[in-house]
Order: sequence, then structure tokens, then C-alpha cells
Amino acid sequence: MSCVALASILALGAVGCSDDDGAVDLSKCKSVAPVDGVTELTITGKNMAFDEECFQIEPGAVEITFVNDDSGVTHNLHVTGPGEVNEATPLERGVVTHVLEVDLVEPGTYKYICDPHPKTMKGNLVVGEVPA
Ligand SMILES: [Cu+2]
Repeated sequence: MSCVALASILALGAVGCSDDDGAVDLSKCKSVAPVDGVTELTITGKNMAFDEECFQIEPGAVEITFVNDDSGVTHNLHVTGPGEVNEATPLERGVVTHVLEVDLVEPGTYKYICDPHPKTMKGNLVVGEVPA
């Protein structure tokens, strides 16, 4: 069911269509296979948004290259999820690149946000099997 349909049925202005209910729009997910056991992802922050908002990957080691391409704006990349994963790049301003090395070994949906802008800069890392 789409968010629009849900909002219409409930007739509530406050119906959220965030990912907090666990639903992930997998049609927006980019599948990335590991190379030599490591999944390499690149996420760029530009114009107050991430260029990629969903990945589907295999469980295991992940190297996330975060590029802050918003000149003069402070962003970071903060990954949370199963297994108490909680890793963040530093908050950085201007064009910078930072590599985050994380082990996403537990299947599930991990989240990534920019800490100062969690409402507009957010995404999902679907690890392992696609949720039904
Ligand atoms: Cu940000």
C-alpha cells in the first residue's frame, strides 16, 4: 500500500511515511556484490541529500566511502542497525572523503543518516535476504 493510500484511508494529516515502520521501498535499492569479501559503497552528500538512499548487500565487511560534496555545509554518515552497529564518520564541512569500515554480519535493515539532517539525509542498507 502506498503512503498516499494509507494517508487517505486514515484521513490523518500526521501519518508519517518514514522508514521507521521497517518498510523499505526496495525498488529504490541498488544491489552491490562484494569484491574479494568486501562490499564497497560510495555515498555522496550534496544539496542536503544523499545521492543513494538504499542498498542491498551481502552480510559481511563493508567499506563505505562518504563524500561530503556540499561546500560549507557540515555533514556526516552515521550507520546504525542490528548487532549494535553504531559507526559514524566525523562531522565535516566542505568537500571531504571519509571511509567507514563496518562489519554488517547480521542480516537485517541497517540505517544511515547524516546526524545534523536526519530527516532529509537518510537511507537503508538491506543486508541479506530482502524483507517480505
Ligand atoms: Cu547533513
